Amino acid sequence: MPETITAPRVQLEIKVERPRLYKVMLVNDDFTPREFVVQILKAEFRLDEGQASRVMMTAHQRGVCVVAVFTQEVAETKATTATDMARSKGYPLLFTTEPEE
Ligand code: TYC
Repeated sequence: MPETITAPRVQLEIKVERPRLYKVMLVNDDFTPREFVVQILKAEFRLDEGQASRVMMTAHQRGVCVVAVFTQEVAETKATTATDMARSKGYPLLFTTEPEE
């Protein structure tokens, strides 16, 4: 009677990690008009008038403010697009990204 050999059963444990999130930061400067900053925040980040004004004023008073949090690629694309919109109007307005803790 041939003996039956069974392969060892391996239990695979698949771990799915949530992607790391990145903050888009609005940086203050002395030249970009407040109303233009608010316009960009509404257009690129879909903030409403009140949210956009609060974010703009926080950056204005403290130097920097978190606008929103996204996956890395979305954060970088939005920061670049928003910064380029300002550059095309001749303003030094800057958006940066950084990973969340
Ligand atoms: N400080 C600018 C001014 O007084 C307004 C401003 C606010 C610019 C926030 C950039 O991220 C900024 N005209």
